Amino acid sequence: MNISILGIPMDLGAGRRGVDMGASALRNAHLAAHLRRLGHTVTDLGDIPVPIPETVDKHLTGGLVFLEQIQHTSQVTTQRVAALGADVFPITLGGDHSISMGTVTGNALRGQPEGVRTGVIWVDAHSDYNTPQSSPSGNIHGMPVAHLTGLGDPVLSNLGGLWQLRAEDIVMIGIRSVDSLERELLREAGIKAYTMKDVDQLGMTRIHAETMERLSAVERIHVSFDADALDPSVAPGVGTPVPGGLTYREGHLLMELLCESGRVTSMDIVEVNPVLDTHNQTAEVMVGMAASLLGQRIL
Ligand code: B3U
Ligand code: MN
Ligand code: MN
Repeated sequence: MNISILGIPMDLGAGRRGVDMGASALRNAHLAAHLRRLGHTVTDLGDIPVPIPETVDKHLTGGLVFLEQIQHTSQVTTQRVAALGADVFPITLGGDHSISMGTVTGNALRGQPEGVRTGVIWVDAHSDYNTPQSSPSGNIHGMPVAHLTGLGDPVLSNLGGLWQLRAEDIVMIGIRSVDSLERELLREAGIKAYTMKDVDQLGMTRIHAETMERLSAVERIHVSFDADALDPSVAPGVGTPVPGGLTYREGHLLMELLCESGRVTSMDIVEVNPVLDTHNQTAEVMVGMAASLLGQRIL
């Protein structure tokens, strides 16, 4: 496979500093070398420039922190990802999860300006379905899925022109932190979310099978992997750790099963915060997750 790595060192969407260094930490954990060892051709395209928080005004626009900067970066991200060929497998490195408004949209538009029906597997402790009205924090990394489905800020919810992510094409896995108004919005939209209770009761094998069934009609599948989906004991380097997360094996099993399905066409790795990490453990674990998704086998 032809893999392109693109960094988006964004921490304007998060409440804490340091996640902008996530892309560097993942490179430092030898992401490209691991994937080359699996037989892939890997090109690192470097980073998209993102403003540094200290250099810009942190004004709140309609309840949103750093809105203008995130709007601009999301538009650039959409264009950069869309310009990659339809046959490329992009791995986009955050940065906080607000980058996924641009990466998901760009991936849907890749090689086809009007967009392709795309499913999203959102692996996360949080459902990231807040709108500017429902958000308790104003932090845009808690809002990307809502914007992808057309809610919220008019610029962020229209990155793809006529293309929009359908609520029925989203599956969330690992969820254990949802705000109260956000819960109502998720219900209204009918988004499928597997909570940690579901992971415990059903197991990852069944969740994977149901996910594939649900996404059977989509042409492309994007995996958006937030490091905080994993248990903080496995991935301590994240800004908003939530106890009771996916184990190392559950994370790998999901990636291995998705690899076997042969249907995943792009991936994000987000919310790795080396400032809060222990010896780059979280970046190393996430590189392992990417390797499992892209063909690493035990035997
Ligand atoms: N739901 C909260 C917290 C949060 C969402 N995503 C992360 N944290 N990483 C919010 O601010 O929207
Ligand atoms: Mn997230
Ligand atoms: Mn999260």
